[in-house]
Amino acid sequence: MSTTQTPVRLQAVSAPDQPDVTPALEELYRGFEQELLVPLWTEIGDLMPAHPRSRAVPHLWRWDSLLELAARAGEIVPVGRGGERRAIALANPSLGGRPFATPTLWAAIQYLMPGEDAPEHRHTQHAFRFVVEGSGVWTVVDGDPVPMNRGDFLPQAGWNWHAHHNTSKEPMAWLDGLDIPFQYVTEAQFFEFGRDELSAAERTTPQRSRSERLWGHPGLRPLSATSLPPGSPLFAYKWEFTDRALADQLAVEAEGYGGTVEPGHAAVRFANPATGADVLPTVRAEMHRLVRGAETAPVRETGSSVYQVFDGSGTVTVGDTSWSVTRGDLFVVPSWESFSARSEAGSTDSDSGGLDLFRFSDAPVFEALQLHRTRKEDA
Ligand code: GTQ
Ligand code: FE2
Repeated sequence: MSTTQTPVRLQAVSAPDQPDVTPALEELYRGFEQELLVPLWTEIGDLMPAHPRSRAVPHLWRWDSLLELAARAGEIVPVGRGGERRAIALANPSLGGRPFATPTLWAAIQYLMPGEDAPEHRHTQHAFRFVVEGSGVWTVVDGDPVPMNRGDFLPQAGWNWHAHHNTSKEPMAWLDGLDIPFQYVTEAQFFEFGRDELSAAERTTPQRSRSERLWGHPGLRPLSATSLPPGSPLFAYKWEFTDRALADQLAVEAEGYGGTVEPGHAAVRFANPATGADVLPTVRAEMHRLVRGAETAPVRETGSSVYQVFDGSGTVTVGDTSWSVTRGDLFVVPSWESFSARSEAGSTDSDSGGLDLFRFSDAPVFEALQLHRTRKEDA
């Protein structure tokens, strides 16, 4: 038989910054427990630390393992109404088995079999897709079919209707990033089911979506756009453009005119073409390229990130942990853990010859709340 536990348990401890442990103190603490009260002096170290101490830990997931398990799920788990998506989330080992890569970010591998549809729905959670390999799936955003190919980044702000359909004869896997854990603590989420079937027009497979044709021209804003949606109106950032932007930064650097964030390190942020702001209200996304042999200076930042190796191989260091990484591998950088990366000298498994890293983070939330801090470590 268990006794009823009060939800507040206070332990009188003998420590320099704590009151003397006496019968009177014990009695006071029992009184606090009865009235559901907790004093600051026992909690302050945890609640108000000198610097962020993340509940999350650095962790690495190998793409090969994820893909193998996702393919097995493809054979035995149907996609349909209710479960909605064959998406398998990274669970940070110190977040209690919850499907949270970090305290704010969801990262999942999603898998669609040939000919399969994931049904239409919408939700307040902001989302994106990133494609590390494969093709053949169109994501239909507010009735606009958008192709997904290797290297493409596809943001989808909250409350857009969306469905996915695989038109090819091959299965396809991709990375989903959402702010599900962040919205979970806000307790402000909404979700709605859409139609069960897409229309014939939505099942077409154009190489460029309407969104790309309207918004995908550098520096040119359509005058027809009088009101703007909450996130980017551009539903696909094609690899062709991202790749060229990175290559051009490195070329400008090689000519002696700067253009990179540090030597041999090109980087771009995916931005809303209408405003220049982040693509999603709660999520920042970037692509980094390290030329062969280049390394980044260690940096700490408030807020957390998830990285996926897009191309090449190298070594990444998060806090005290280093990993050799290769195409598709995913890892987490918790708040205020230092991060650095090095491109493998002589890496040959890469189109660019270096290490390409896709990154997403919760930085827009921290910036909006004046909580964003960055500190360069001494290398
Ligand atoms: O594809 O709509 O990984 O709603 C999690 C929730 C994917 C999606 C996820 C979702 C989706
Ligand atoms: Fe969704």
